[in-house]
Amino acid sequence: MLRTDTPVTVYRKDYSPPAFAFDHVDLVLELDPERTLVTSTVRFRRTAADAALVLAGEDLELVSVKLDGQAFAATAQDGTLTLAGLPGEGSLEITTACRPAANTTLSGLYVSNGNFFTQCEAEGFRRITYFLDRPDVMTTYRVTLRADRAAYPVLLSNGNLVGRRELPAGRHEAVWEDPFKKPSYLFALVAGKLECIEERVVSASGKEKLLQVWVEAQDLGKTRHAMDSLIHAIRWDERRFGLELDLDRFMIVAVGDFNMGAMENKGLNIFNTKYVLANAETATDTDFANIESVVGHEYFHNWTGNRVTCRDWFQLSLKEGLTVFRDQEFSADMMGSESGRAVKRIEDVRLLRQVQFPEDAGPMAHPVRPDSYEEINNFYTVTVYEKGAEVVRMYQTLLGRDGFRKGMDLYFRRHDGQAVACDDFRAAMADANGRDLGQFGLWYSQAGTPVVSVRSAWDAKDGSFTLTLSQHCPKVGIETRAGTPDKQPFHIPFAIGLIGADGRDLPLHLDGEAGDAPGAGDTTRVLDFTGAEQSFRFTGLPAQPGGAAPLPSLLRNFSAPVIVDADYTDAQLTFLLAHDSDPFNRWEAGQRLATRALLQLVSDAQAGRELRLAPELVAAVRTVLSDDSLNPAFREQALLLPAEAYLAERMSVADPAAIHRARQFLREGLARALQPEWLAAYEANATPGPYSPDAASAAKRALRNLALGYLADSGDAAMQALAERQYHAADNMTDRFAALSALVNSFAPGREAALADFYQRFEHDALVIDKWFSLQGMQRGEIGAHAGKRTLDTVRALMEHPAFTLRNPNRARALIFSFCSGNPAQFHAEDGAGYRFWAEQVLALDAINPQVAARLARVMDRWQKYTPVLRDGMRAALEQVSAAPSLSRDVREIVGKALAA
Ligand code: B3K
Ligand code: ZN
Repeated sequence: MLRTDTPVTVYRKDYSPPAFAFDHVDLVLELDPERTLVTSTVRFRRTAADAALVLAGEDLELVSVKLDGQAFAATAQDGTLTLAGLPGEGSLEITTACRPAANTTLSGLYVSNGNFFTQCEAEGFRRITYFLDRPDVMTTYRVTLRADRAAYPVLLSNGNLVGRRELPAGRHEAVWEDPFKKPSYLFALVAGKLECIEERVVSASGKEKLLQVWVEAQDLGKTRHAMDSLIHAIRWDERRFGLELDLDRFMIVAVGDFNMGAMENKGLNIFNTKYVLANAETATDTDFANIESVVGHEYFHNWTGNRVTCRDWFQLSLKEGLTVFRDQEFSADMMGSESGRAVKRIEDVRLLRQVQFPEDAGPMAHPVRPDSYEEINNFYTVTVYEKGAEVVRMYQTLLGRDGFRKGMDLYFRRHDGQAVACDDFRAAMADANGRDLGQFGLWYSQAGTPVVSVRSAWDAKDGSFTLTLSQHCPKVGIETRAGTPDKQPFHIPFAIGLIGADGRDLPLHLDGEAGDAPGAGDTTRVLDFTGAEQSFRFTGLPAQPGGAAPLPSLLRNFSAPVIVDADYTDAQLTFLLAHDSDPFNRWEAGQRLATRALLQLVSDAQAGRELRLAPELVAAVRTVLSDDSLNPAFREQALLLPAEAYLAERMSVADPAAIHRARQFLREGLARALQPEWLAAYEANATPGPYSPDAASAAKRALRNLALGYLADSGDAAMQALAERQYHAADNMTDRFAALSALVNSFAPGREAALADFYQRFEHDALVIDKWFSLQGMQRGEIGAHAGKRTLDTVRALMEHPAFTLRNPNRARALIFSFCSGNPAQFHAEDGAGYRFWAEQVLALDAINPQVAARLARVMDRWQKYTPVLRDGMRAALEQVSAAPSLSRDVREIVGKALAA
């Protein structure tokens, strides 16, 4: 792997088109885990005068280079192979060798459980052969795979199978041709002992398609949901965007060792087993939903990413933001109801706020379209993905669904088969709708989360309501360096409603607009908020009892990725929680109430004041919990307290121990004060009959299991016994795992026995054992009556467990990441033990798999936000990593940026 002491920064402004075009590539791979020989024959054409052809390569042994069949001199050095003096066109044949079994980085060609897999995005293809490994070099591929037939009976690559034959010495061969031009990052191969389920479907235009899901034989029974999700995704893309599957054959393959979720290789998606395998006994409702979403995501890339790809990696959000938006909409539609859609929106926003907002305020803050990077794999971030999806969603909010669809249609008409930039997408949206989206472009170039402050004035005499919005967005991350231009106001689609004293929405007319203007009289209006400060006046509003002002419902459905600073009173929030017609804002009102109460408790805890449960909050929680007219999944979301990480971000100096104490105090208080209500919700939301992961049943289980967690936290032995009964009686993983979590986190007497039982039951199911590790990495410890038990000791002991290994990313994430990022109160121990553990693990992982190590390194991003003692401990740990003799480029960039902040 490439290790370097002098980081090289790549800049977006330095982009220049490639000096050569490739018209076709022929790859022949003699697969052998110890030494695989790769012969690549490229038909090239020079597109710029005099240039040398500089190919990228990493960890390759060069065997030979030939030009038009004759040996040709080339220089291999520092990750490149330079060929000078090439003619205007010709055929270049390069033979190299690589070592798949020794490849622990899981990038390029590697071996997992005896089978071969590839991962080429972003720059893994250069670990297979020397190539113009950049996304704007698109060409057709013909791939010949040769391997031992007994060990590797299945040989797969992109496109269509065009030939198969037996070879001497027990080997065999398969030839695949992909009719579509593609960049190298979409190349894939799979070889090994795998089996599949298959289905044939007929696409919208009447063509038959073969769909396959490939797994190891023992997992065949866990593939149905992935296949169903794929079929649903195909249908959805036809209906919503008129986009059809373009290949005769579409394959999904599951692999246990994988750096991320899945990969959209053309016609041959490779998936982490976590996002394929599911059945009632081993997967939770969340797993089922995640599989649907990731299968959809990778499938949708076939158009947004593969048919139209990125010009350079700075444009990554062109495909990722758009595809996340598409998968979010797909999952929302699959919920089957308006309230289900709202729940999906709430979940997505929760993630954005909990993970992306902090990223956008820390040392790795970057615009959705970054301007520079040291290691591109570090920029597969929540900003590029989730904030990028919010940016795409804003087009739809501004242009309407039909306008958005027109923009998509124009985008494909203009750019099918091309490698393009984010600005091309914006231009298609603008041109298809005759709109000026110039200022909107700032969402791509400026980082940070804008804060919108709101003032309002109500004139009861003339029935007018004036809303004044102002926005500011301080410089963050790299923007704070000298010479960066000042930031400009964003174009914010700001959705708003006004609610009357009777709890109903008022029809809204903007001052001066014609009665038949688009939107006039609607109860939700999307305001084009483009200035630093801007007023909007609504007129003709009816008088309210006692002259009271209507209550504004701000940023409905979270219409832009901003923070709204509004000074609602508790009474107003309670009113919104009860009446807002926008379900997202109902939830939002509850979160604001809970956050306010929690931050008060945190400051009480810090000051040594007695903690007190506010009766108003208990009453508000009771109302939501007992309102059977609400979708149970919505109630579950509304009753989930803001996460500790979210609360930390809301403090000027984060104090994880106080946050944990406050939040746990509130949980236990609500558990005890509302025990009859929790129990009633528990009983009312049983799902008798065989398990089904459908949205309505999953919603009930979600509320029921949330109630169980609260009940167990009340400390009441009878309630813990209830959890124990559920654990043993469960016929599905959702209920079993929820019960186990309740037992573990409430320190119930049965917890050790249940943990042991769980391990024994699922010993042979890696994904379930990951859950077992993860639960223990995140378990509470050292609090109140249970003082003395440190989770870190448990984590260290678990690292000695025979089932633990750092080499499998899922396992490392299950234990180590769960502890370092999912257990703030334990990780941030005052003596710095958590930080020293982090440093050790980052270094250990870096020697195996730099991409995974760099993800773990990100845990320290917000080190400056913590109390002085913690801050010092974190800096020391960062310095320890930074001083290590050999670091990957991946980890060096993360640690370097954290320390420079
Ligand atoms: N495009 C891949 C991610 C590749 C990550 C490379 N470090 C999966 C996805 O977003 O669909
Ligand atoms: Zn993606």
